[in-house]
Amino acid sequence: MKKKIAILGSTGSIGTQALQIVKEQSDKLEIELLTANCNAELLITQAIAFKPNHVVIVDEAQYTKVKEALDPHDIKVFTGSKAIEELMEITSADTVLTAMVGYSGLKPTIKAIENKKKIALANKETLVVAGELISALCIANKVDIIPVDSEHSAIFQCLIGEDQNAIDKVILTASGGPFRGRKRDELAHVTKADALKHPNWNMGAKITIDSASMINKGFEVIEAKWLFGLTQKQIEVVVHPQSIIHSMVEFTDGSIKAQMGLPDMKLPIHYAFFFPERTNSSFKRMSFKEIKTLTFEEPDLETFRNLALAYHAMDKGGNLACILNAANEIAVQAFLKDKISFLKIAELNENCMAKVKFIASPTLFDYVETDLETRRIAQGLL
Ligand code: MN3
Repeated sequence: MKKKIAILGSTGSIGTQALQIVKEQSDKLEIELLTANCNAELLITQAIAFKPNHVVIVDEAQYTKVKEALDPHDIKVFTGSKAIEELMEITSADTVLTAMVGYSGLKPTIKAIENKKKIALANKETLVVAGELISALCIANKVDIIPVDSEHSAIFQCLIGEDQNAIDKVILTASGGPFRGRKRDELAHVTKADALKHPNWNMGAKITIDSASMINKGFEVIEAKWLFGLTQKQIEVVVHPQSIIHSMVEFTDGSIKAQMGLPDMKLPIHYAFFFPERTNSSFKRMSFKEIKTLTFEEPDLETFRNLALAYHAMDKGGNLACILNAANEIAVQAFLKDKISFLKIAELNENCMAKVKFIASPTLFDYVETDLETRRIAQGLL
């Protein structure tokens, strides 16, 4: 029996790498559903190659093009973001890889959980925005989330076989991004081209900017809290520029487990698809003869203000992380269009956190409203 996979966000960085794995493991994996936001050309090519039953092109303007291309292949085509949610009820996929960008991942992930799909979570924003609600839904529906984020996959792997054992803390590693070691005044005039040059990881534009501003690590702290049921004190961030140790867990006896590998997102995707098994792969192996040094530094919370904001959002809870996420999505879009400077990203985030109404125990409706309201205020502040 092959595992049946749905990939939400198949044309992005995670989506395309996931399809390389499906191709390599075609005797064990098959594609049921592919969804893309607006890259019609690539979606068509992928659908013809992997023959899913259903595809969704979210951008309605591209629907006719995709439909005409896939009709002869007997692949059903849908459009609009609502279609992804509806397909969660009818797709026969058993595993859903959530690899879309940002807030758009929230509602489809909720539907997937309600329909008892195994979640391979690559969209961390879902847990940042509504971690409390998602955790409760997973318990109610007896659904497992297998993290695809490399740090969380590392922690998840370190915790295997430790069910009975309490932990002292997790240590999330951060590469530090392209601006590691720089001070605030040195970041005043950096360009988007500078910010898009990640030293180790090959990722999409949004997450690469998020890594440069270190809000990505802040979001990962929040993600870890919800995935592993941790308190703020139990999550430490350490800068590890080589990105070989993907994260660590320290147990109550003082022993630390680390998970290592080359910085390649295919590793955690592969792990999530096959969990609890491990299967052969053709991925490049790490050599300790080539990588002679592993180094560690404290994160600089003054320069990378976003990391401090994320800690504050986690501490206060409620809808504050939802506000931070929405503000950051608007700020990053504006930065990528050269409308604001790099330092303005954290400034806009902080202003929105102060301006948008705080709700201590938000419902799904409150999260949706908070997201819309924050985007409106952020646009006004640009
Ligand atoms: Mn990560």
